[in-house]
Amino acid sequence: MATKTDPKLSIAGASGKKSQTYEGLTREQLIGAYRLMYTSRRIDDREILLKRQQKIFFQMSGAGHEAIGVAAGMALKPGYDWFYPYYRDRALCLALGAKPLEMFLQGVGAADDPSSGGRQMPSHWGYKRLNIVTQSSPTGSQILQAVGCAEAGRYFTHRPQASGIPPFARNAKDGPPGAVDYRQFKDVTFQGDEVTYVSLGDGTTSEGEFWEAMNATALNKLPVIFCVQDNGYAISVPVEIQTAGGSISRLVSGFPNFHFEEVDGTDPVASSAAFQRAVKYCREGHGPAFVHAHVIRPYSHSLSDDERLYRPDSERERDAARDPVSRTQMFLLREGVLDEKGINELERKVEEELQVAVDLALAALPPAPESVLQYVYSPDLDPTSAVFETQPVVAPDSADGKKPPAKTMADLINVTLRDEMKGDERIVIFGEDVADCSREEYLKRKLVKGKGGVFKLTFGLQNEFGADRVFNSPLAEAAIVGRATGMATRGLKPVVEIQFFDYIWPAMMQIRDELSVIRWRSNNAFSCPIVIRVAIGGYLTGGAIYHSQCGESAFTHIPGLRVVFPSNALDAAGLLRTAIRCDDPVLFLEHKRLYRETYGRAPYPGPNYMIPFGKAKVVHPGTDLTVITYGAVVPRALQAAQKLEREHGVKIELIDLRCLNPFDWETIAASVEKTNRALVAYEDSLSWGYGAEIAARIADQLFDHLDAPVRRVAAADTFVAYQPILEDAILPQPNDLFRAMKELADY
Ligand SMILES: Cc1ncc(C[n+]2csc(CCOP(=O)(O)OP(=O)(O)O)c2C)c(N)n1
Ligand SMILES: [Mg+2]
Repeated sequence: MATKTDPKLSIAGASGKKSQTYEGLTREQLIGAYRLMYTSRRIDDREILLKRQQKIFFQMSGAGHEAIGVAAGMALKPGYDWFYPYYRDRALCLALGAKPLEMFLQGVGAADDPSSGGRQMPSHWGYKRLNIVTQSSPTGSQILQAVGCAEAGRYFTHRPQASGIPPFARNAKDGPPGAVDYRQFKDVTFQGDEVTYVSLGDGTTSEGEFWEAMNATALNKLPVIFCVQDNGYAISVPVEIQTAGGSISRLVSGFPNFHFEEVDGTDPVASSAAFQRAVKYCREGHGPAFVHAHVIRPYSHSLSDDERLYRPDSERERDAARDPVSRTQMFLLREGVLDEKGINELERKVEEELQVAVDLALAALPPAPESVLQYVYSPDLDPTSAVFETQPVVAPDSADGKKPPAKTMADLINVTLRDEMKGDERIVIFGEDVADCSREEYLKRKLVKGKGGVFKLTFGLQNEFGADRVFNSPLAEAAIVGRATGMATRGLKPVVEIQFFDYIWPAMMQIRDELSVIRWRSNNAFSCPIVIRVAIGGYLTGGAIYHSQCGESAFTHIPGLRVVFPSNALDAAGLLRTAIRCDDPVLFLEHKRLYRETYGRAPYPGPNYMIPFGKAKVVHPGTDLTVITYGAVVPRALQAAQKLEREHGVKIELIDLRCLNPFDWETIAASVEKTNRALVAYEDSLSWGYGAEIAARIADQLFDHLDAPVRRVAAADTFVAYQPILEDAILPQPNDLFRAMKELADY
């Protein structure tokens, strides 16, 4: 379905009869719309002045985009619908109920800035009470989250009981082990017919994430309105260089299930009509809508840009003739909705209100420098605490004296997911190939057994919990993490899978710039504690470059993200449960080589077994040398340590970190103070790797205790090759570990 309004048409409506409505807008609404548009423009003007006076530090204007923003704001409901706006959406935010003072508070970077507490630039909206979700700067990274947000609304509507908080004592963060999880700190609201709004510029439609989002939305017929505000430029790049054929409407017209609108976004009446139609289509559950609004950009890209360098006066004057603020003012006069006096009075009141707001903002206090680390992680639930420390409960030996069976890491991860899904209906699992079978009738008719992941870690979960809780996603890693982030912002607990670590990189923008930073940048207004399970690592004989690499230090370097890397079945079960129940985003790295290894098998530890984050395990006690490692190097280092003890009587203290961020400094320090020697061993390539941080910390803080240099054993600074001879040469082997241990012990 497509409705088009010729962008060249003048503002709709005709004679000025008092009772007349304009595409459903009353005269009072038109006056209200003008008031919002004028306020928005004048906030931009005030900010520009404040920036020139060096009282604020950045400025992005919404100038030229006011009419479409107000139209959207009037068609949607604050605190009911959900909003992922972009930086030009000042008028939308005002229409939804954001206050000019709140905007100026962000400009000055005040502690009381409700969007970020002084952490983000102005025009990075986030108003929790209005369901305006914290925004960032990367163009387009909000779009996939809007998709996940809409999915969460649908999920809770179908499973309302999932929104409840389990009957633990509220805020029982110091309660007994296992008595608390993230749900206590995550209130859920949903409406059934809610709509999610997301906006972006014309240039941003070139981002891959936009297309991933369009596809996921169309596939699932989600109630999302994509509002492309096309001002013809992305900084200096014009639309014909950006968009093949010059029209995004034409390019997206093939997406099924969408309602399409193309409108003059400088005309509040036509924009309002377009938005009302789009909202109706979405609210009635027909699917998503796409509103392509042609707007102008009269104030250059930002205050750092001078568009006269790439746009001639003639072009800028053509745009100016369509300025939505002056056009709407003329329209109100022409239609007799307001006379000159009425306009003057309205504008004077706005100026007065803005003056009060500016004065208050300039007097507002900045945030305290000591607060910089606040809200990097959840202030409510500490995954290193004793709340997450429980003991395994293993079944007794059977009557004939048989021990309970030893399970692989793969088995225990699968059973932990199953146990947690049983106890928490907010958990959803998705990713590539994770479902048993997308064509459910095959399962129902028992024609197939089901797949459940390329490593079968999610096998049986769709069968048991349903296809709305365990499902395959399109092959799009940014979409997996971005959608999960949007879902978790609403209170779901997505436990998603990235099939191979080597393919995590398309999701890096979502992980680094969104997932990990949402709590901090919103000053704790929003959070998204998801779990990303990732199959990682080599020693596969044939895995080659793209199925074998490590690279964990790229993620431990990211504040806000917990990174876990277990080496055995029991630790995997205990740490995965902590990851799922905790209130922070977790990257859960599962070594492929360890999935079904004989090393580290364990009996099922029961449905409540947890290990706190940041607690290492001493795998082999010793007095002569501390070896700090994790993952698949643990069994290799153990082999080397045992040989060294056997052959040379050297006693190695082997520490398995298990959790890389946070990591257990106390255990490392206590051990090195005892042995006076340290070796850090890891599977990733040597330089700039995880061991560099550990070695530096030891050198810095334990220098007086050292009798030898701190050494590292790691992979060669290259890639993991296919030919097993090469792979062996590249990855650290028991012999390499043995040699390094011996050398250091002898030093
Ligand atoms: C991923 C990313 N790349 C580059 C930038 C720098 N940048 C900020 S805005 C912008 C242009 C955006 O143009 P458009 O989407 O048309 O929105 P407009 O500013 O015109 O409203 C660019 C390149 C960014 N913020 N994010
Ligand atoms: Mg643009």
